[in-house]
Amino acid sequence: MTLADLTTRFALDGQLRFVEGPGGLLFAEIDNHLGTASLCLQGAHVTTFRPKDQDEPVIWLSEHAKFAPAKSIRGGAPICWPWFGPHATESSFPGHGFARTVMWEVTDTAALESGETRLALSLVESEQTRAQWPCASRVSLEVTVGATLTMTLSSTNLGSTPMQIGEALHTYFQIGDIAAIRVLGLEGSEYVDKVEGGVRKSETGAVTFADEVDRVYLNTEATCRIEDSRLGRRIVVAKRGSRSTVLWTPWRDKADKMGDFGDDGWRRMVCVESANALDNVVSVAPGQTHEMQVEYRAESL
Ligand code: TA6
Repeated sequence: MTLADLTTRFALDGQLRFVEGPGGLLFAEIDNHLGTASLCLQGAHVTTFRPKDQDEPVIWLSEHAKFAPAKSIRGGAPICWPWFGPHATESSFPGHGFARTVMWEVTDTAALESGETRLALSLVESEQTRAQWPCASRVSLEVTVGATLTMTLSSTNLGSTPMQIGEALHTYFQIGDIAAIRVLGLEGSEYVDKVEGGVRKSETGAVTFADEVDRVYLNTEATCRIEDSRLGRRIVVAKRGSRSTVLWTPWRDKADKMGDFGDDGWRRMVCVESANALDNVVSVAPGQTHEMQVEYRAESL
């Protein structure tokens, strides 16, 4: 759909417009009384979100993010689907699945009575997606922007055999400094430590950061809280339909090698990802829909 078509069919006066952004990519820009957000139609990728009562964004986007067709964007809320991490058997398939680098189409928009704005999208299948994912399926995302950002990722099995999916909303949150935050809510959970080659450990308390962290916490549906003493706020990450939580900071060396974090961009972000990964991949029965929903909000400490 062209920019003109999108505008005619789905723009909402005074709160949702469509623009061509960097790299020629199309974006939905939402600005209502409660919050602002932008979403790239490639990947249905929320790139920014700020509640109006916050001076700083809640979602981090790298100042050095690259915007290009078929490339993933560093920051925002990438959608990992239909697998998380490397593909189980095909090493040539993209890490974290293809959903974040292919086109999605807008299917609906609405100005809600609450003052929030809603946008719904569906992944557009192609020969490439079918080659990597032979299951007959439909995946869609509903995004609601207000003081809270709500995202619901729905996966429907249109085939006749069970469908196994791995998934994550791989969200980068904006923080004052990675060394000055703690993540609460994972106490007592078992996790797979990817920095230490996949060894399993148990979380004992609040998580603090002093080096690279890359962990998949299993069998946890708990709300997480990012306590940020520098910004004087707490980001609340609530979820439903997600049994894994992934924590990630690349720290300096890995960020430098990745090339799209800038000099110290990595200090201003932490990923707290609501996921279904490893032991928690989801089996969706024929004709059924699995939903994973997140809600992000910020409150004062
Ligand atoms: O979720 C954490 C992780 O899987 C890390 O291992 C890390 O490399 C990261 O995601 C970023 O992956 P990307 O493919 O976006 O560079």
